[in-house]
Amino acid sequence: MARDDMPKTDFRDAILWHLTYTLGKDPDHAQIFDWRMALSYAVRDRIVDRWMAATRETYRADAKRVYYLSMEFLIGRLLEDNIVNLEMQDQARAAIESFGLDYRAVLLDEPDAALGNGGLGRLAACFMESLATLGCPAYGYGIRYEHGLFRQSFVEGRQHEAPEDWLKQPYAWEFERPEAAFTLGFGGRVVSRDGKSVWEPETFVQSEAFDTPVIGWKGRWANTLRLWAGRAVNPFDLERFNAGDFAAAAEGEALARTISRVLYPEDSTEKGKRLRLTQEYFFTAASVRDIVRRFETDHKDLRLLPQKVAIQMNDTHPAIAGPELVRILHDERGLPFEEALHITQGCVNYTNHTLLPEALESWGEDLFASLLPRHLQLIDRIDDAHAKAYPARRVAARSDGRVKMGELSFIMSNRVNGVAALHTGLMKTTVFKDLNALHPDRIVNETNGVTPRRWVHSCNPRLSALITDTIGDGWIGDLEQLVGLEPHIDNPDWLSRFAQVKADNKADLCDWVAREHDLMLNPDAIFDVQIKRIHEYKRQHLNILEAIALWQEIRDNPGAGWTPRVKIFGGKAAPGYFFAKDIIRLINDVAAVINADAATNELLQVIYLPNYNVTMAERLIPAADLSEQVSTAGKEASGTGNMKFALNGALTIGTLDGANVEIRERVGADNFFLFGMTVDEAEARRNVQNHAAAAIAADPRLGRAVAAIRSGVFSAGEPDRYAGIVDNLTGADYFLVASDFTDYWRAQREVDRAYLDRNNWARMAALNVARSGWFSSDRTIRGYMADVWHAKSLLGQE
Ligand code: 4GP
Ligand code: PLP
Repeated sequence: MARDDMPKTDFRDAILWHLTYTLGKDPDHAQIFDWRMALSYAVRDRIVDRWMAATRETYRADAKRVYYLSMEFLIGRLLEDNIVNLEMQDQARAAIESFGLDYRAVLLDEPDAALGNGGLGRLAACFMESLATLGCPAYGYGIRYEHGLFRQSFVEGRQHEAPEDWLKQPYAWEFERPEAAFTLGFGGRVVSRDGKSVWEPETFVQSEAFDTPVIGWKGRWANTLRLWAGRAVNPFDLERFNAGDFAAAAEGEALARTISRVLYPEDSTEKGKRLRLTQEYFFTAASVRDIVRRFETDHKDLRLLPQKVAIQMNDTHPAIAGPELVRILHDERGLPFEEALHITQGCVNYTNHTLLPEALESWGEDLFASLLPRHLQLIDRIDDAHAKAYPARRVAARSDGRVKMGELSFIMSNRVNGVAALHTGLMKTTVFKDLNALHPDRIVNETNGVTPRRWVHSCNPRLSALITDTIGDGWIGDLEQLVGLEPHIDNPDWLSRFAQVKADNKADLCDWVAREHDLMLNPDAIFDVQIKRIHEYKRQHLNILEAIALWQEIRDNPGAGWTPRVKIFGGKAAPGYFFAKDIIRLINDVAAVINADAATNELLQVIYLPNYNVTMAERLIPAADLSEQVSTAGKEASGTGNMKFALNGALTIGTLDGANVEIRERVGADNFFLFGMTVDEAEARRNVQNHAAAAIAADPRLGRAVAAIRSGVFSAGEPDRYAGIVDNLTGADYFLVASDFTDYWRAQREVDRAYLDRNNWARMAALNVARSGWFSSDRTIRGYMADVWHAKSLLGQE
């Protein structure tokens, strides 16, 4: 084959062509990396034409575009997703196998792009896929972090963090756009010139764009994910270099690159760092400029912006988008302030993802003024305009010496949404009570969803094949068709096929755990899985306490007919969140003791899998029997992991929190293990004096489990190791672990009993699958398109 023979049709030749001419490798010497890149480029070629056609169509139709601004996109691996959405699985597998390679190994060679911390970032990735699937013209905007979320390992049970390095190798999916760069200013001062305020920034940084196409299901539409990287305006100071000061010569470049160097590894906590605010302004300002630029290629009248542009702020991280757009319209384009504000409010919307007070971003005025002096002035004017329009009660973005990004986002937005019904209700009665009273129609609910392409069809091929065999493949693009499974559930042959899918997935997981972690799991046990960020509100410590109590009871009474369990944990803690890190260590310590106990080994095993990420979620969720969704009521805004488990036939043990409420409503109370206090009960319980001590005194099992931790059973020679956890559990216990324990234990024993009737368990699991179709992110995005963005699909039949 010669270079001019770029194959248009034969996929196998296309891979060889890229191997030779893009990677410069002789097939005889190619490594798995080379093959994976060649395959990726061959797949990418098949995306590009559709991508360009979609972009052309958007311009032609002069359609409203949606801009999803998010500090995080937790993408994971893309190769399989793209192959699946192009329906090229058979072709790709055959081609790769024809070269004598293992297809799965090639797919797994791709690094897991972890440009996000958890739920919020993964939701953004699911939304990008659904936007493309639905043919909604949309752009994702974020930061191209050089280092994504840290890699976690355990050293003597403790979390160890190592830098993540996904860009060490070239990234197959992105296109660098050196021409799409903006120069952004920071700091400096505001001067008055000809009666106008003019911002004179002190330092400047360039934002360089990298575009990744996002292809929808069946390849019918593709959108762009545009990630910004920091670059110096003057990358190199030749004078200083010639003077021999080599390091200083590259200082500007180093500083600019710092902006997009690392993802903040925090999850739901405030990051009070100057760099964080710099990152937020950097990507938001670049995106807003790009949005205005694109609008102005076809339009002159800026008053049309709200008809053509919907900006979605994924949490408050891009909250500066409001003042920045006002600044561009007013300071740079000369529109009157009131008009600039009005136009901006017609474009901008805000999603809230958490009510935890420590996660609501606010910045000290001094810091804010030193980075964004003009924006601070504009925020004052925005506050004044708001106070004038709504004199009933003053609620301001700037108050008490701080700039509050939640209030700012709310005031600047056309729509504000929560991510599950319960959460949206709580937004109205708690953090946004006053603003909601002034703007009663602004808050809407858009319950989260997950993309069924990645989270069923590709991660669970056995289940996907069974569903397709039963009801055809329409469900992949229209998940509510899963209800069509219900009539089959009472057919014993079908149900045993369904149960076999789970058994096979569990066997695969056992093989992997044996290989990678040297532990033989009991495949007949309940696979009880809790995978998510480690946080007190998510209550991994409730789960491990139950494991301890169970172990103690089994030892007392080994012949009592226990149902075997494997408890699987996964998740990272923010590096500075010491309590969460103690929980990690405790789980590892408990696992070591329990797994070493020959007397209980067949009945109980505990394993904590290091470095939980998207790839691991794809491996674990299909193999789970039981999904742990045990947050303190009122604290988990929605959850999306909970949806993935239900869709893959795991039963939930959970509280009435976040989207658990809606999952239970849909799958039916009989097919869900409910426990724990409601939001109101939890609130009331916190007001009971010594509630934790009282709960422990009332439940000897709990008392004994806590005593075992306290006396050093899991930290031999160091009884104080978990003093922090024990003090918390027996003292303040804000998250009510002790008070919910007894009911949790009860529900867990109900799980044990239910699992003994394996047919009925399979039936309940199948009902979860059949009734979870509503949790597709396609449904969520349709909701945003209708209620928030007023955007239309450009695909014919939509
Ligand atoms: C998360 C929420 O904690 C979770 O309940 C929700 O499902 C998810 O957002 C998506 O809406 N929040 C974060 C965060 O990840 O960093 O605040
Ligand atoms: N992190 C990863 C890697 C995920 O895949 C998910 C969801 O599946 C989450 C975090 C969010 O999990 P949860 O909703 O349980 O907090």
